Amino acid sequence: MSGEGYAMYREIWEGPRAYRETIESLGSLAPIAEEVLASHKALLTCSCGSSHHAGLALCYAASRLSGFASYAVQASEYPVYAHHHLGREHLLAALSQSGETSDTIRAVRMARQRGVKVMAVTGRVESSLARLADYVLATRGGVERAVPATKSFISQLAACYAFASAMSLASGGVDLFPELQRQPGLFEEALAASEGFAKERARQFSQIRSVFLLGYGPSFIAALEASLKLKETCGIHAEAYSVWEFRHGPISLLDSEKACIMILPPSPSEAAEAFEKVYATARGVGATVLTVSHSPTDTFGPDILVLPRAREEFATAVEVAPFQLLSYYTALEKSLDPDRPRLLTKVVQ
Ligand code: F1P
Repeated sequence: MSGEGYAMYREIWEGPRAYRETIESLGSLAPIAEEVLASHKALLTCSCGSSHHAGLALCYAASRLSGFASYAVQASEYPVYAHHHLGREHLLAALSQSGETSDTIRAVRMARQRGVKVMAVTGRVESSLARLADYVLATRGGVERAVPATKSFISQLAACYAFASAMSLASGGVDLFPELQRQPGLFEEALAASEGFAKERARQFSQIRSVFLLGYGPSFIAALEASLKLKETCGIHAEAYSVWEFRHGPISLLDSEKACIMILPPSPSEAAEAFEKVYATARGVGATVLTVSHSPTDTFGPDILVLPRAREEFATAVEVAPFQLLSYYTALEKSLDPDRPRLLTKVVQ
């Protein structure tokens, strides 16, 4: 099984460079962070697909590191929900690798009519989105040819983590810049740790029709992004839940034909009990269980992939690494073209 000729594979491995270059080229975001803290009360992110997941990562990191109220809405829902309460005290952060996704552009236009300031996070500085924005955080990494977002998602996370770090410092919190600079290296290590795992598991996953991915905090965001990759790239029905929420209904669907992937956060303490309960239930009904963790553990059986330990707020990037590769190799195993998922286009208009 080879496939290095596919763009998706090259772009996954271009992720560490995209991560590093985005952080370096953004430089200090202190002036924007200070202005946002001085003139706004809340941050709302508004995006689609993988970009929505990067928006969630921004919200989790910014609210946790700076205490700034931060919420994420899917751009398609913006007109029927967030628009009704958005005002000048909000900053709208619109994320889009293409800068042309019509749901996102529509939401931004509506918000601007109300005088709301807009921050764009995009890889295309000449795009419609960038032209509409008051601030632009440009992501790096070059053109992405495969439809499933990989390096563009990682570069969006880089920009989000950089901005959340600037918000932390501007609000009197810790200086996370040295920590931030370590992250691209950790992501690269995570890819290296995942390559063999993904290749070995691809055959097994090509037979699986339904997967639940469970996380908590930033690892829940990794679960959301991993489930999108599995759906788009290799046609597996995949659903992501916060591990506590999974116990409120969806757990009823577990059986021996389903797989359950648990993505443990770097410090799972608050959610450890929920992960253990779900693990026991899943094993009890014969479901395939796989665990991804930042440190070795015996609690979840032998099927475990250990990733480098990342800081909690920045952990999504490291945790998503195995699933970019697993989706890719499973697509090859199923004779699918990972670069061109069925019924999907790079820019949804
Ligand atoms: C959003 C998006 C991608 C997805 C696919 C379709 O694009 O949903 O996340 O992988 O390419 O579009 P964008 O707004 O970030 O350009």
